[in-house]
Amino acid sequence: MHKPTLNQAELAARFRAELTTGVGRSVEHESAAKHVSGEAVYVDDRLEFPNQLHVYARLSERAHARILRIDTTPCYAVPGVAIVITKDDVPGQLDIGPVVAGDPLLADGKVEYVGQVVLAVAADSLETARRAAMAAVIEYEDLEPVLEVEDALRKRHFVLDSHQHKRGDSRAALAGAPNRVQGTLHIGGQEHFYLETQVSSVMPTEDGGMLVYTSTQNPTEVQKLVAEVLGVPMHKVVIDMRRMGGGFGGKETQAAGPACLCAVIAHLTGRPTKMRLPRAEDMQVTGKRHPFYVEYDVGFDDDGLLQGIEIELAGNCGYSPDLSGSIVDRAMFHADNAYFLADVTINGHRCKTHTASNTAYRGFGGPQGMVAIEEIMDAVARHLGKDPLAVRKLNYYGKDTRNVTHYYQTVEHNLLDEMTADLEASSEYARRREDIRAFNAANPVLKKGLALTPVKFGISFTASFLNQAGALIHIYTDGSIHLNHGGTEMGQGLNTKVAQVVAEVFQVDISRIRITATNTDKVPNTSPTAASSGADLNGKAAQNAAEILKGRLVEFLVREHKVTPEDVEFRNGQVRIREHYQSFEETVQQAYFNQVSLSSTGFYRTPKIYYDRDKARGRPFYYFAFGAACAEVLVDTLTGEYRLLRADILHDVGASLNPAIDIGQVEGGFVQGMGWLTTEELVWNAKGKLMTGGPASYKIPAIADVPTDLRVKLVENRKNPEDTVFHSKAVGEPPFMLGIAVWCALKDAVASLADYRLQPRIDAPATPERVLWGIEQMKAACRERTAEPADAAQPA
Ligand code: MTE
Ligand code: QUE
Ligand code: MOS
Repeated sequence: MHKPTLNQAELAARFRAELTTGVGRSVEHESAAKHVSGEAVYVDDRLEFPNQLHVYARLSERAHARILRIDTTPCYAVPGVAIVITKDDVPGQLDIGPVVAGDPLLADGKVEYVGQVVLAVAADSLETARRAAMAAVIEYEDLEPVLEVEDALRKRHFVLDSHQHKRGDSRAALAGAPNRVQGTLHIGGQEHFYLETQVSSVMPTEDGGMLVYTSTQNPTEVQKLVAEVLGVPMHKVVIDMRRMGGGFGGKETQAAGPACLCAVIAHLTGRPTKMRLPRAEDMQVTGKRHPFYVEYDVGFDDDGLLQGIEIELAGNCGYSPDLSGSIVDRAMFHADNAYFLADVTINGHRCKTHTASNTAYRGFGGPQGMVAIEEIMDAVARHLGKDPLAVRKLNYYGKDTRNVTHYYQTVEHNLLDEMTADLEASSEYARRREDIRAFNAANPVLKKGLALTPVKFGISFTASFLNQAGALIHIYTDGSIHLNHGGTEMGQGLNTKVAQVVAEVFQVDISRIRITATNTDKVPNTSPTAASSGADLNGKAAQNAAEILKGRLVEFLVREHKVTPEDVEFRNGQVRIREHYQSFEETVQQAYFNQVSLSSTGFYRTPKIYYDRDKARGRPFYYFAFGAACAEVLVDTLTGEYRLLRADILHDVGASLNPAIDIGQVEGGFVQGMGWLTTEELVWNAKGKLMTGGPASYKIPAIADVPTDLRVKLVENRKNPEDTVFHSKAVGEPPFMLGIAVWCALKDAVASLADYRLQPRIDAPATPERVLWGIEQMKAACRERTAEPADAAQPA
């Protein structure tokens, strides 16, 4: 408060300058420097509590078995062991299923996958806990496991009931169509590979309370589940979550297990307790993206316009429901991607296999539904000998007709026609298509492929009640601002964006605003930070809180200066009251001395959305985010190896809250999507054990897999027509599906071997092996066509 006071002219000059850290600016990520220097504190970096216990879980070695006997006495022979817990030691409820029951915290008489937690040991070091856990004796009686999704589908071995979206009469439309193609496809799962594995650190507090530091996208749910396993009310449990080292959906439900194990042990021992899963254990215990098996039957005219379509989507849910109800729903909601499906029936199945319980992963089932329809677009194009892009554009949703989805939501403000035209031009699609045909004709071994694919992604939780958020703002007497909201920071820049929103409302520099850990005793009853809705929901809630406070300040100034609200203006750290200027902090101090409350909550709920699941009709999504990607690949037909040469991306984020962060999300999402569909292959052995249990055998994209020529642009001058936070659009998940272009480009390169007349069967991920098999299919088909193989004209 001893800053030099500025005179009116100086204050007025500042007032006229622009705020540089509000919305729409590329403000740097709030933790950027700390991420780089290593100073950012994650749960495992916290100073350890004195007397802290470390937990190691003993995992099931069987995919499906009855537990005959557990003997934990050998564990206690290891010095340093404090306690060993099995399901009988849980004081409250055993099940931690997020939506419906099915996930026992510790195995309950049987095991249902290799990696299920059977018992947990707490000791004074992790190594001691591990040795003791391995000393326990567990006797099993094996039961028959179901390991394949197709097998589960045939047996109708489901975790939840199947569901249908239907419009018109697909049977009749298929029967009447001049062309018809049927096919099947396997789509692989995906390991989240967040850099920070699942971790919780728990401190028992007064009156049987628990303070839980945990890496979760869903603090409120961890709070609820910790309370339930302890058998105490939620008000005894506080969750504190500063940041995650990545979540990607993997910490939406599955962070709860370690938190609950720690809480039970802390409750029983009275000691602070920490559990961090080593990478190999994290990969065995936790669920992944759902693999899907797809069957389709499509009828179309001679131009490739779809007339009737039936799609069966069978999600491999693993052993329990987790979020699979909503995930398979989202796959069904996105089985149209950008296309009008005319007469359509889509069935979604939630197959139960004896593997880890698959869970949320960027896109939440949407990517799998979209891969299915993009495979169908390619199949239609190959059948007719047309360029797949022409078939895609022909089937795009219309502006005034053919614009209603199979769940009866009208697609409004569709940008895909103009975005596709833009990208087609800027990527020089037509010229490169010709160049590639010439290259392929001239090169017998190396083949290039090109694909341009669209993305339309529905924004909102389809479980409508989740579309709500809260915030809490305190202004202190020095004019500094403390901000909390219900969302969680996982690297996506949510805290930065929400702070920009508050900076914009108060017209103060972002350095004045501090966001601290997401905490259940500051903002209660929060939804998971998921469905890309973090900034949409929490940004609006924070805006609401800030506007309430600003309203109080204006009201006070109006009273004090006997002016009207129109006479008061906040700008760039200053406040103008008619011709008088004063700083924001001075205003705050005056308000405080005049007994004005400087703290407020804020709240937001998404308008307009509703959905009747029984009728499968409604408006589940507030709006759609759009994108398009054009990928060019080079394939070695002798080995199946390939490279992505170039990618052009155009993505729609409405009026960007932060272009630098949004471009980062687009690049990261694209590369993660490409990894899913190319090199990231999960392999289980015949007994249901995951064999790709670490980075040595599971290949996520590295920097060398990112094309040297990567051109990312955000759509300009297209603010969200809906009343979202400063007319921005969600960006977290939609760019993930841009990676589909790479998979389609690989199929395009392979299809060139049969003169683009045959669709190679290349399941996802298109690993080099699968690409090679696709090449062999094309070569065999050409040989069968005898005398005139497609590449006979080429030099041998
Ligand atoms: N970006 C980073 N860096 N780390 C993450 O874990 N998760 C993605 C996406 N982008 C993720 C990310 C997923 S799955 C979602 S749903 C959104 O971020 C969640 O954040 P938002 O809603 O604030 O965009
Ligand atoms: C997208 C999502 C989620 C979703 C629906 C979406 C999601 C999520 C849930 C969900 C559904 C029912 C519940 C619940 C959560 O639905 O992440 O607790 O009871 O958790 O379209 O990302
Ligand atoms: Mo993202 S899969 O909705 O956490």
